[in-house]
Amino acid sequence: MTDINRDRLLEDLRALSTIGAQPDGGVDRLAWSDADLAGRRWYAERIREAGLEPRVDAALNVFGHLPGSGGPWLLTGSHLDSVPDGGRLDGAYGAVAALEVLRTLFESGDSVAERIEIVGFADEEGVRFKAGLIGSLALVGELEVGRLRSGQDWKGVPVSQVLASAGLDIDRLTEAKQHLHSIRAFIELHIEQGPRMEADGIDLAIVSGIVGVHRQRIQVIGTQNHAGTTPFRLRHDAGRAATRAASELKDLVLAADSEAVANIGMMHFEPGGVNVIPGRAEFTLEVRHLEERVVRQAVDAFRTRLEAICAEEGCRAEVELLSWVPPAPMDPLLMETLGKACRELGRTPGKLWSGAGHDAAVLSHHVPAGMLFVPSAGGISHSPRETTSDEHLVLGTQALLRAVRHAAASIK
Ligand code: HGY
Ligand code: MN
Ligand code: MN
Repeated sequence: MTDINRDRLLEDLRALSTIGAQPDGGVDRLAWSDADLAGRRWYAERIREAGLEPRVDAALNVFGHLPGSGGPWLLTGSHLDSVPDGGRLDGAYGAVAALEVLRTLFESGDSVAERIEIVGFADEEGVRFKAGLIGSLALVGELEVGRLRSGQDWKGVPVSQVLASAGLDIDRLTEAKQHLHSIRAFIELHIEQGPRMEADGIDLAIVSGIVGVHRQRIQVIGTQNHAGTTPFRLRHDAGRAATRAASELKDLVLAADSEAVANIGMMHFEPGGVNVIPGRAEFTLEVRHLEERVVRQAVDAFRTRLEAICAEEGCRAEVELLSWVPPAPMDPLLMETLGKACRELGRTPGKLWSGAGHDAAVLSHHVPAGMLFVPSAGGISHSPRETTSDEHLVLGTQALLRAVRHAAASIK
């Protein structure tokens, strides 16, 4: 069997990383930004240059398949957007590797190419709207357009305006679902984004499951006042209440389960004056674990403690659910196929659950889904320092080629 073209793969990854490139070596292709749109155009152009047929759907997902092919397909790919000041591989690697795999099979005249479609998903990260997986949720018909329509992005711009500036009509996002009936299975190649594979000397790992990801926006309302004339005993300090709760998050979450994690990625006070007691504090909370029960337990424990602290501080809390993506077990048959592909390369794969969320979690509730990881150097991700060795990037793509070939052979 023809193998992938390693130089072309690495050159494509280098070329894509120049789009939204940052001086510190990272990339910033924030969803719906000019850089994100440029990344999508680049991907569609590379698909076209390969002699394949690009198709952009109503949610700005970029697909590619053989000219005239109508499916059904095995879908493989990942997302093209990044976090702000992120790495060059998160998402991009899986999308570019999928292109290299389909291009390789198409060029070699392998008939299985007819049954493979690739994808660069839109807005997986969810930084801009605080709820992500927009492209894959639109594909499977689970996108809550009503919540989007009434929402604003992280800078207060109405979502519909952000999407319109990207050329999208928010009322047509649901059209993306029409494509789902053509998809029979999904395989996503991704960097681990964590330290385990490197620590254990694992070159390839099959993902057993993806954590559930619960995201909230929390507002604490107190009384804005003068920071110099108001004695502590008379303060209703929203900033103090919020930071007290935040400081207890780790212990509350670990009490639910030692493997659970949580994050407060953003907190701001209003009005934000150096001499003004904050009347309002806002922060985002994210809780993750493989079991829904543990996520619920951690979220409830934090909420209880937050309410108690607010009562002590003379404040009140308002909690808004931003998103909940349930835990996603991966398909056992695809896990076996991925294992077979790794062994064909002389590697015994590891098996890991994913602490990062992925489009595969969304697809897994509708079609069989599988994921394969390659190591992240130093376990770093969502950072300009995110990197993976060329050897691992090539090895992962070679394994994807074999796994996709095996899985697509049975697509009818
Ligand atoms: O947040 C995540 O886990 C993923 O990288 N979007
Ligand atoms: Mn990702
Ligand atoms: Mn990410």
